[in-house]
Amino acid sequence: VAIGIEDYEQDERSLHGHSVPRWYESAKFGIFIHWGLYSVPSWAPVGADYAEWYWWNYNRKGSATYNYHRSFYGPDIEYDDFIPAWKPDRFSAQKWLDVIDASGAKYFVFTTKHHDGFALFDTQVTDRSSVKMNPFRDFTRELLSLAKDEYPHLKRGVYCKYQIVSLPEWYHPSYHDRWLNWDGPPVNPYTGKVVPYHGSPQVHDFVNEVQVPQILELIDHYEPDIMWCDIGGINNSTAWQAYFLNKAREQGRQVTMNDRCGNAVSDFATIEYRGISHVPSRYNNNSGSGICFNHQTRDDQYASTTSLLQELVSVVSRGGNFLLNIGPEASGHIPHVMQKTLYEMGQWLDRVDESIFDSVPYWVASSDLHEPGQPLYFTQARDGRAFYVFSFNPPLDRRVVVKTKVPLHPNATISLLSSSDKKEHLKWRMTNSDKLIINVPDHVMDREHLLWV
Ligand code: FUL
Repeated sequence: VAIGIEDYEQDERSLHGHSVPRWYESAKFGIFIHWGLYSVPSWAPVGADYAEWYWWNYNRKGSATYNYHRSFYGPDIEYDDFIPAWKPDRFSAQKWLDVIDASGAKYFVFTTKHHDGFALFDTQVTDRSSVKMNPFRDFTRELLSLAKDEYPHLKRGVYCKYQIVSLPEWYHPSYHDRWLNWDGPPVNPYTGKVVPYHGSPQVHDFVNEVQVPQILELIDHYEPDIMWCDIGGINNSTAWQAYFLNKAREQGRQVTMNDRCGNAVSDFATIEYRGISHVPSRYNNNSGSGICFNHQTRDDQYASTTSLLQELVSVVSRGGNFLLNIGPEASGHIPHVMQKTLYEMGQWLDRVDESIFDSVPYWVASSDLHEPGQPLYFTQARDGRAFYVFSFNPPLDRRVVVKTKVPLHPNATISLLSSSDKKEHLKWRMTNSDKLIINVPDHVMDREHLLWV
């Protein structure tokens, strides 16, 4: 234990004293992985529903997924019939980590247990896990241990469904759902028959008998750096939060947690798809429709590399982190369309590394006021010795116009980071009205750029 630093106590006031670690602030880019039992059907109406909500969606009578499940699988097939059917024979922690590493991301977050309650880690709380039922593998261990041993520069995050108040773990007999008007146990939506439950028996206190012990198992046996809870509500999570922070401190590690852990304590906010807030972290999706793999999605419906880089830049310009989601197929294979995008992002990030990683926001994050049709984004070096201008379009009339706060020092040099010749200095001048005009020569204009930095 560090001398002079007191342990965190089990109250929100003490926990609020924790701040986001420097490594997280500098990381800027992470990969979210949605993979689980729902990857077996991997189906949702494109653009409408999340595919990892398959169970919930087919329990909505008359919904597209309700009809699909009945016609494709038949009314007697239960969600848990996907457990013995799951054959993730292409899962390779090595391959996943290679792809994540190549994308330039500095951390990943893996779905250890989603709303369906099927755990992908070794839990003593329930039998409903990939370790005990099928395919008898501890995917969380495979991924996190390999990352710890062979990819020490990647931080390890666990997503864990944590809460019962609003959207609890669906497949538990004590499940209540005010939207589905459901008051467990699980019932087959077509036949009305009660569905056999393979997990822990009926519990009285779901949070304290299931959720908290599982979170503690993750903390104790898997050493995550990021606790990415999902859909928290009001309940007692301060005890495990204090335990998480204190234990990491004893181990000399800095850990962090998001804002969905069941109370107001968090290091960073997680905004679904759009938006920003204090120490923002936004995630977006490279799985087309549905956050897990949705085999309905055509390749041309995935976000392009350029548009994802634009999102990343716009988040980073505000001091945030961009968490990009991928959804491997049930087999464990990461679809080529996702891999290709991640490699391309990695190549670009490698070139412009200094403008993104460990950057801090500039005095203005973005503006399209400089010249119409030429939106620009900004970051600056932590030491303030450089600032970076990102242009989403090729410069109009071979020039970029930037409104600066103060005139640039006459000895300042400007170069194009995204070009292969970073050393080539570009000509620039200041106007009387504090506008910086940068000339972009023809031979640079002709090259292929994803984004101009
Ligand atoms: C949401 C979940 O309901 C989605 O399925 C997904 O996991 C996303 C990251 O969080 O709240």
